[in-house]
Amino acid sequence: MAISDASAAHSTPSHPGEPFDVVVVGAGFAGLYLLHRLRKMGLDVVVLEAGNDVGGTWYWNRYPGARCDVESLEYSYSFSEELQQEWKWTDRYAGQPEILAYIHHVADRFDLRRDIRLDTRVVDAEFDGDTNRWTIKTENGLTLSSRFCIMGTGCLSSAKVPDLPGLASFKGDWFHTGNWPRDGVDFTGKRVGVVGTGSTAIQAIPIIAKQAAELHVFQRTANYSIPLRNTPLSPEHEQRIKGQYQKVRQIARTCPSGVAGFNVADKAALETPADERERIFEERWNFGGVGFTRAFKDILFKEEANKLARDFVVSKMLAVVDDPEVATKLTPKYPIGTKRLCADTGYFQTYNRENVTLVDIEASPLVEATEKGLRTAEREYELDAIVFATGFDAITGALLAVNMRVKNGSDLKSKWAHGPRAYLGVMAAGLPNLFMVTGPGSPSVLSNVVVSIEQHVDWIADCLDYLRANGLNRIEAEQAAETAWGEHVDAVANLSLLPQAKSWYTGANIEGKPRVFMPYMGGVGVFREKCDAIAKAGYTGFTTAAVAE
Ligand code: N01
Repeated sequence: MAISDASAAHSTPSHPGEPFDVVVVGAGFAGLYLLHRLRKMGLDVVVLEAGNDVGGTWYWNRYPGARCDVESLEYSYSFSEELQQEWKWTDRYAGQPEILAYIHHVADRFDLRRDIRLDTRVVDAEFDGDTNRWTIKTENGLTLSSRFCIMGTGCLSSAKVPDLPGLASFKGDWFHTGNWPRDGVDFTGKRVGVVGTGSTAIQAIPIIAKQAAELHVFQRTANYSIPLRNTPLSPEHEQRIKGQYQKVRQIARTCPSGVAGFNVADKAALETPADERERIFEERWNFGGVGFTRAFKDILFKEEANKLARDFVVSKMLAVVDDPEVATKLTPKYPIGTKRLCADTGYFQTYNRENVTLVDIEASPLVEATEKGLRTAEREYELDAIVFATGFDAITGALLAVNMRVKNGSDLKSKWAHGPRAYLGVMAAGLPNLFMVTGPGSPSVLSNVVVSIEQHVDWIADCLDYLRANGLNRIEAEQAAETAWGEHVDAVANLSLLPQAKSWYTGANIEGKPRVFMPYMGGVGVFREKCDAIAKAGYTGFTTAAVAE
C-alpha cells in the first residue's frame, strides 16, 4: 500500500495505535506547520507533544526577559498571506508571551489542535522493515504505528542542568530557564544566583536584578552582546513590510541568514579605510541586534578583521560599566561571533547596581551546591534561588532522547557516537522513513529558524508527495551521500573561524559529546538551492522503494 490516496478525505484518528501515515514529534513551529501541510495533502497525521500546550521553545522558555532577536515581522510563518497580514505584532522584537500567543492563534486558526496529543512525550521509536512501520512509544503508555516519523523536536529543547554535587541538598528553589514554571517566579526580596552568561542569562539578568534583593551572576565565559534596541513596532514600518510581504519573504528565503532585514555585506573590513569602517560599525551598532557581525564580509573569516569588530564592540559595550575591575571580567576572550552573539537590553548597566555582583567562576570554579547556596573554590554564596541559564544539549539532544532504531539494524545513538551526520540535515542513513526538521547539517541555528523550518517542512512534504505519486513508500538517505554532505558541511565551516570556538555549535558544552560543527554555514539560500536541485533530480542520494506492507 502506498501513502493514502490524495483524494481520500482527511480522517481524524479515533484511537491510539491506529496506523498513521505520519507521526510528528513536537508541536512547536515545525510540528504545527507539518501538521497543516501534511493534512492538506490528505495524510493521516498525529502530533505528539511532551508539553502541556503547543509552542515548543516558546512554551518552555518563559524566563524573565525571553524575547526573540529576529524581528517579529520576519520571525513568523510565511505560508499563509492571510495569517501574515492579520496578525499584529506590538514590538519590533517580540517577547515570549506574544510569540506564544501567535503560535496559539495559528493552532486555532488552522484547527490544528484536534490532531495534537499533549502531555505525550515520545521515548522510543522502532522501524520494522518487514511492515514498513515505525512503532512509537510514549512515556504515558501509548503505542502508535506510522509509516513515517518526523522529528520536529527543536534544536534548543534539551535543557542542560550542570551536574553539580549537592544540588539535591539545596534548600531553596532552583530553575532551568528552558523549563520555566508556567506561573512565573517572583524573586522579590530574594537572594538569587544566576549561573551562565549566554543569550538567555543576558536577557534574564537585568530583569531579575530589578526584583531580587541580591543577585550574584556566576560567569565562566564573558560574552559579546549588542544592544537589541527593541521598540514598539511603528504602524508605518508594519505597513511598509506588510505592503511588500511576498518580496520580503522571498529575500529571506534566498539570503544567507533567512532575515531580509540583515545586511548582506559586500565590503571587507580589512579593505575599508579606518574612518569609513568606524562609520559602518557605528551604524550597525546603532541599528542593534545580532546582525552586527554582518557589517563586513570578513569578520567571521579573518582574524584581523574579527579583531577590528571585537575591539569596537568591547569598547562600546563596556563603556557603560562603572567599575573597571568588573569591566575587565566582562571582557570576552574569544573572536566575536564564533560563539552565538548575544543581544541585550541594559545588560552591562546592570553591573552598576548595588545589589548585583559578578562572580568569576573561570578564576574560581563552582565546586558544589550546598544547603544554603553555591560554593566556588573561594567561598560560599548564600542564596534563596538558583537560576541555571546553562543552555542545551543543542541540535541532537532531543533527537537522541528518543531511543530511535531499526529492528535488527541501526540505532541513532550508535550511529552518532562519533558525531551527528544527516544528509541535508533531514535524514540519517540507516534509518528509513525518519525525517528531521533542522537536523545536524542544515542551517538551523545559524539562520532565522522559522524560515529554515518552513523550507525543511516544504521539502519533506514535497518528498512525501513525490513518493505517493510514484507508488513508493520507503525512502532512506544513502551512506555515501550523507558522508559527502558531512564533508561539505565541515569544509564550509572550516573556511570560517567558528569551529575553533568552544561552543554549543560543536557540542563542546556537553561533556563527552563528539565535536562536530553541526549547523550548515553555507547559508539559507544556498542550502535551499541544493535541496531543491536534489529533489528535482529525483531525490539523488536517497534510495526509494515500494515495499509490501
Ligand atoms: O545557553 P548558552 P543559552 N558551570 O549555552 C554557562 C538561543 N537563544 O540558553 O560558555 C558554569 O549559550 C556557559 O558558560 P560557558 C541562542 O541561539 C536565543 O544562553 O560554557 N557555567 C554559558 O555562559 C543561544 O545561543 C535567544 O563557559 C555553565 C551559559 O551557561 C541559545 O539559545 C535568547 C555551566 C550557557 O549559555 C542558547 O542560549 C536565548 C556550568 N556547568 C537563547 N554550563 C534570542 O533569540 C554552562 N554554563 C534572543
